Amino acid sequence: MHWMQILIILVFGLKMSFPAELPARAPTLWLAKFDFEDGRVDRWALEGNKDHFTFATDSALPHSGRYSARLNLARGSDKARHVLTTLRLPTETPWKSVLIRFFMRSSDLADGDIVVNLLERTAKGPSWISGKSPYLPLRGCADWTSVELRAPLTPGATTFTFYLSVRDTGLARGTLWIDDLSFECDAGE
Ligand SMILES: [Ca+2]
Repeated sequence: MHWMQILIILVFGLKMSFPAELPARAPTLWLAKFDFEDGRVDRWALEGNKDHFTFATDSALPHSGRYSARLNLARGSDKARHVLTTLRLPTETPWKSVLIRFFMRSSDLADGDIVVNLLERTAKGPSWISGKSPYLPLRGCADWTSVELRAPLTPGATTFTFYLSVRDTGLARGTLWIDDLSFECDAGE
C-alpha cells in the first residue's frame, strides 16, 4: 500500500474516532500533590511568630502512607502565624480556577482557629483571592475529614500561595494534621 493511502486512512480514521461536534474538554493540570511521604516539609515556609508554632511531618495516624504534616500551636500568640506553600502556574494556559482538596484532623482546635487563605500573583502584584475575610475557616475534627474548595484565578496569574493562617486572637492552640493535599488547575468556566 502506498504511504499516501496509509496517511488518508489514518486521517479519516481519526476523524471518525473524534467527531468534530464533540465539545473540547477544557484543559486541567495537576499542579502539585503533597502526601508528605518523603518525610519533609521543605516546600513550606513559616511566617509570623515562629517561636509559637511548628510544622513538621508526623507518623502518628497518617491519612495515607507513613506520614502526614502536623501544625502544632505550642502556645497562644497575639501575632499572626502562617504556614504556606507557593506554586508556580504555567502561563501558557489562562487558568480560571484551582481545585484544592485535602484531608485534615485536629486536636484541641476550636472551629475557625485556623483558616485557609489564598494569594495569587499577577503582573499587577500579589492580591488575596479571598479578600480581607478568611477564605475558609476549618472546623475542628478528631477524625480525618475531607475538605474541598475551588478558588477563582485571574487568567495570567504566575503564582498561587496556599496559607494555613492562625486566627490572631492569642487563644488558638492545639494541633492540626493535614495529608493528601492536591491542587488542580482548570481552564474551564
Ligand atoms: Ca501521607
